[in-house]
Formats: sequence, C-alpha cells, structure tokens
Amino acid sequence: MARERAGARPLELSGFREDVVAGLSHPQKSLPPKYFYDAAGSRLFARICRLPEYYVTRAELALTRRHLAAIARFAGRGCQLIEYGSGEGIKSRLLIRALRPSVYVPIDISAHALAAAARGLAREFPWLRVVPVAGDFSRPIDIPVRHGKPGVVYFPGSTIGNLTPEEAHAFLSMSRGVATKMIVGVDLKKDPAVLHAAYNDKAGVTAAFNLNLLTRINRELGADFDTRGFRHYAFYNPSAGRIEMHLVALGSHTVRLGRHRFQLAEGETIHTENSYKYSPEQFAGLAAQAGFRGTRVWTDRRGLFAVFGLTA
Ligand code: AVJ
Repeated sequence: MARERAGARPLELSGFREDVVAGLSHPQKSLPPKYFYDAAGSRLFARICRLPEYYVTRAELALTRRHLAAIARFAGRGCQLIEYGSGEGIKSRLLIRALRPSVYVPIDISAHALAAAARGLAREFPWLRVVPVAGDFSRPIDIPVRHGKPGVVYFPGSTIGNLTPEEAHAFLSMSRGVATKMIVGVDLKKDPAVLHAAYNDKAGVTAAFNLNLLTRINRELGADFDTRGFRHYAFYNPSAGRIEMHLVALGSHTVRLGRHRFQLAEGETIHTENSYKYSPEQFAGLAAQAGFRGTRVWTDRRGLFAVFGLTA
C-alpha cells in the first residue's frame, strides 16, 4: 500500500570517486566490492546466483524454505523487518509471507534494484508498509524504526562475508542498537575446491562481474582502464578463511582518472573482493563477542551454508 521515502539520497555515488582514488593509491591496490552493483553488475550478479558452481544462493534458499517456520517463530510475527542488501528478494518474500511484519525496510546500495524490489513487493503484499532506504552498511544510516514492535535485522546472502571479521564485529555491535534480533546468512568453510569453482565458473560470469567494475569506473568517472588488459583471478586463502578476488594486470598500465595517474606493473593486482567463510563455531563466537547472547543456527542438508538467529 503506502510506499514511503526515507533518507532517499543517492548514496550510491557519494564517495565513489574518492573511494576509487584512495583504493588505487595504496601499495596493494584495491576497490570496494560495494561498487560492483551498477545496473550491469546487478544483472551479472543475478546470473552468478543461477550458476551451477555457485551453490551459495541455492543452499540459502533451500535452508530458508526448510526452516522457515522456525525462523519465523524466532523473529516473531508483526516485527519490524529491516533487510540489508535486499537484491532480488526471493528469500525476503518467503520471510515476509511467514512473518507478516508490521513494516519492511529494505536497504540497498543499488537505488535501481531497490526501487524495482519495492514496487514488486507493494504489488504482491498490499497490506505491507514498505520503507525503502538507499544506503550501505559500511556507515550507520538512519533506519526508520518505530517504538513498539521489536526490530529484526535480516542480513542474508553472506553479504557479511565482504567484511573483515573486525568490520563484521563492528557491524553486529551497531545493529544491536537498532534491533533486538538478527537473522544472518553466513557461508561456511568447506572443501576449497568447491569454493574455488564457485568463484571461477566455466561460463566466465564471475570474471565479467569482476571486470565490470573497471567498465563502470571508466563510464562513471571518466577513467581509461584498458579492461582487456586485466584478468579475473579468484582463489581461496585458507589461512585467512576467505575467497579473494583480484584483477591482474596482463601488461603494464597507466590509468588516468581526472588529474590522477596510476601505474600498474605487469602482474600487479587490484584486490576487488574478500568473501569470508566461517565455521559455525567461529561465527557464533564473533556474535557473542559483539554482545549477542543467544545464537540459533540453521543449515542446509549438505552443510554448505548457515542462517544464524542472534538475540541481543
Ligand atoms: C554477495 C558478497 C555474498 O561473496 O559470494 C559472488 C559476491 N562475488 N561471486 C559472494 C560474489 C563473486 C557474493 N556476496
């Protein structure tokens, strides 16, 4: 029914140039993964989610279906549901149907994806108050939670894996101020060969997703990356417990961005993403350190993925 606008500012672009310049100025060049999701990047990510090698989305969906009643009981009917990185929202729909929240606050970095999702939800759930917020979780944002019904933060998709454990700790602590409960999707440690395949798909969609970041920087910031001179490179780093995605320079490059010049030697990399994998015990420990007392965990049959229910 009512779709309200709350804090709707184009956060998507604020700081893009600054973040890119800062990231390319470090000895280990890096770019924040949140900038993957322009319109083309969001489409590529939707394709990743359907790849045979990318078990993440299917495992989370299967386990959410399997444990939906328990998850809904945990969250409580009529709660205020706040979702970070709502994306395509198949899981959100499941949850909304089971939970009947009094308000649903989807928060997403992609204003485009957010608007489309909010429109679809308003159509499908005419009784639901949807309050979309454009933003990202790397800095605190004003979340329009009201007094009364408890706030529940839903953070699916293992997006939390983009954060270092230190950042994840800070994010969980911050969320404790907004919500009394959290439902967090976490990708689990597993055979590195399975992890490797998930980020090195045969069809090259993940490679296109990674390289699209340079295309976006060229288009939106007027840089002159020669995108064909970079190779997608993703590997599991077992001691850090994370997939690392890089773009490797195939030759030497000079990249211009406004008045800046960035040099890359052959073989030098731009680190574009970390995707942390946790054991159930590790993540429960992290949540406990961040001040969550209760921890419930639901997994899929194959133990690939976990959804945690955290109580402040
Ligand atoms: C959206 C951060 C969960 O880390 O698996 C997928 C992004 N990158 N393939 C992930 C991603 C390459 C994804 N997250």
